[in-house]
Amino acid sequence: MENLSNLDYASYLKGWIRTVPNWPSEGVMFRDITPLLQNPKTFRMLIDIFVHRYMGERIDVVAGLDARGFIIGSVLAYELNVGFVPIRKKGKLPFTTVAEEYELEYGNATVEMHTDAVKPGDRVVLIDDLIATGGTMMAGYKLLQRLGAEVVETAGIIELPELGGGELMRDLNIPLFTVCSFDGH
Ligand code: HSX
Repeated sequence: MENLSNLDYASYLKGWIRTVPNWPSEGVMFRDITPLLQNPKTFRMLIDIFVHRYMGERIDVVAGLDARGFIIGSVLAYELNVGFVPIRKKGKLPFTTVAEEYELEYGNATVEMHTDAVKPGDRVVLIDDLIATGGTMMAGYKLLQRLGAEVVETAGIIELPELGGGELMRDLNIPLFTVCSFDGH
């Protein structure tokens, strides 16, 4: 049996994230969370980090970003005994939506949310797997704000500091929590 006492949980979980060089394109070091999710022990530890962080707060809703934010966000919502709402890529939601466009390295992307997904004053945790430029997370944040919700914190598993999103968000006073970060290689 593994000895998990005195463990730095964040470093341990980081060790279960696989780096795939040159994917999806040359020069990109892709941080793959599938090993972390696949192992029942690390999946539970990961979820528990978020549950412990928010279980004492008054949270009304967990909002997850398409698509990996759905995996952790829905389990977190279930454990906190609150509802889950998806923030989806353009064109996927059937009801009335609000939309937010943001810039990618090449071109633009849009995320959408149902207009009745949150109520004014709802206290929300917004979650995704990774923060790179921060564009996706900030677009989700803006949608929630436009609907009158209060984003208690934005949360992710990984921050990539080289891409500047975390720093930008902190400069804008957007609360952000991540389990670990990866510098360069
Ligand atoms: C990736 O891009 C992740 O799953 C996130 O949803 C997003 C993070 O990139 P960025 O918007 O912070 O640059 O597909």
